[in-house]
Amino acid sequence: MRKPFVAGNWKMHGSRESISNLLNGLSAQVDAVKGVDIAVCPPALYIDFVQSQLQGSVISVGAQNMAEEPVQGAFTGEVSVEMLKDMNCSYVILGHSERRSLYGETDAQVATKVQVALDAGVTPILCVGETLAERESGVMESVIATQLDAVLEKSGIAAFERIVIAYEPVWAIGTGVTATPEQAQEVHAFIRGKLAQADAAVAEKVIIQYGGSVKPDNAVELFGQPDIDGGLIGGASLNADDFMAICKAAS
Ligand code: G2H
Repeated sequence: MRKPFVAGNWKMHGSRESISNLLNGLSAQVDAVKGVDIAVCPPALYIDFVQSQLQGSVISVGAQNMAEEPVQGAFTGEVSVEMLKDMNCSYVILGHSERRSLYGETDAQVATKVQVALDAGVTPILCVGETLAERESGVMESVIATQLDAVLEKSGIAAFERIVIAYEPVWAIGTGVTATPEQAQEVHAFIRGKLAQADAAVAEKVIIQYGGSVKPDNAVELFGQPDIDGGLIGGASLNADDFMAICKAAS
């Protein structure tokens, strides 16, 4: 069966002091969580600091984004996948809706980044999801299918053996409005079913996280759905007690 995976997306939050406090809180509680893979994704500037604080911990570290270009070069402000590897990052979040909507990342760019991450051996957490307008106008499934197709066409179905998917309805991100467990399950089943059309065995194994205002009080019901394999947690991952409660809910 699939092992649940919970990752904290800290977004653009934190300082050395607040991160130390948060990691101390996580370290004090993480031994009580069994059977769940756990990662934190700090801002790139703090990845090395977090790694040094988490030495020997079961908690993995990921990045929130990376450059499309696979090698070093004249790309001011960018961080390459090789740099993430050099900092022992296990994961990289790609195609988060904030990257897509605020920074104009296209499906094609996200697909390129996914392949670059795979080539380097860093596991992509591929974010997909629809806006409220897309949901209400009935194109939700085609939007998500198009986001997945960009990666399928570039990397093929076998790549999904090494990709984590995060379904994040844009209307639920940071809004306090969570998809109901039934709404989320419906889309997760759609995603798995779409991948199954290409390869049923790969689809059965792929981890599909839910993201969007996950909190300790809604996590158990969300993670209890058959096709929801953990979560990508934003706001609640900045509080050690809340994040650990969410991790326990996935176990
Ligand atoms: C969705 C999620 C984490 P939040 O972006 O990626 O954030 O839990 O704050 O809605």
